[in-house]
Amino acid sequence: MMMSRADYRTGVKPVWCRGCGNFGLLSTLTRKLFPGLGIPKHKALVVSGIGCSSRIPAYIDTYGFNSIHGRAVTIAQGAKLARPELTVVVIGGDGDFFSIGAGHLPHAVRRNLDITCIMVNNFVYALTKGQTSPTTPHLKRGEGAFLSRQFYPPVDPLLDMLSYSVSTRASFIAQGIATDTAQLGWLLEEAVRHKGFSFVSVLTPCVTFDPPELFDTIREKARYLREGEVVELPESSPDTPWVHDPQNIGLALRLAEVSLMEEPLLGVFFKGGGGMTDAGLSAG
Ligand SMILES: Cc1ncc(C[n+]2csc(CCOP(=O)(O)OP(=O)(O)O)c2C)c(N)n1
Ligand code: SF4
Repeated sequence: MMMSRADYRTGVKPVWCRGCGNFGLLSTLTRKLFPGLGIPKHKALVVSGIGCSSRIPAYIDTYGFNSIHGRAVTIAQGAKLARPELTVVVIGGDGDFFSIGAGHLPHAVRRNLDITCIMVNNFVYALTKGQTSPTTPHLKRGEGAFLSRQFYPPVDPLLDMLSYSVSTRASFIAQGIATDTAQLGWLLEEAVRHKGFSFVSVLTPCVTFDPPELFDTIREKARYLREGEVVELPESSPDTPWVHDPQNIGLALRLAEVSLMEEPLLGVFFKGGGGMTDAGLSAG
């Protein structure tokens, strides 16, 4: 049976602030990802942690679990092991994934179950009213970073979660932006189709707690990564151009560094070998 976009929304009205980037992700999931892949509602599970972004399961009419801060990845893995036929999507904030839940990530990566993790990176703990998170930028413009933060400057350097994902060898790594739902829908489809652990970072504005210029700068500076196209890096020259190849893990690491220090890159950074398949799971 073909599902329409309306089929995936519950009647629950989102309580997010007007202009919140989470609306872009919600519409990408309900209008593009689930109908695009034709996943029946009873064959999908959305697990979240706790945070503004983690309210999403209430608004999506699949199976859902608004679970525990930092533990969504563990719950999602348990669900996938118990019900391998489900498409399992995990949603959490940058605090959820990379602060309290950071210890679970490398192990989820090595287990490589076929789940898709969406990290909603709004650079802040939003639900609890604007504390700094591991992704809050601390460098000022002119010091090599593309971002600046005027309010509540963090004490610690930020954590480079894309490099971390590459160095732990997550089998699929991508970054999108909540304001480009067309590209984000495509990236999420690729992530779900990929057999194995997928990690997608979604740059998302928090209009209430981010400094206003933060997301403007991100949008202005963002560049798209496309497979087979030349990537503009200092090392890349007309004679020896660097062509984007998502199978090249060394290049993925370099691109993660560029995305952090120079300009945000949007696209598939890395696509490696498949993980445990549904057949593999049930055979045990
Ligand atoms: C075990 C535990 N510790 C702390 C909290 C308080 N808490 C709730 S949400 C949150 C952080 C939210 O930030 P993030 O994960 O980035 O999500 P966002 O709200 O920005 O979408 C914290 C610290 C909690 N609910 N549970
Ligand atoms: S506080 Fe920020 S993340 Fe939370 S709903 Fe408002 S804009 Fe969205």
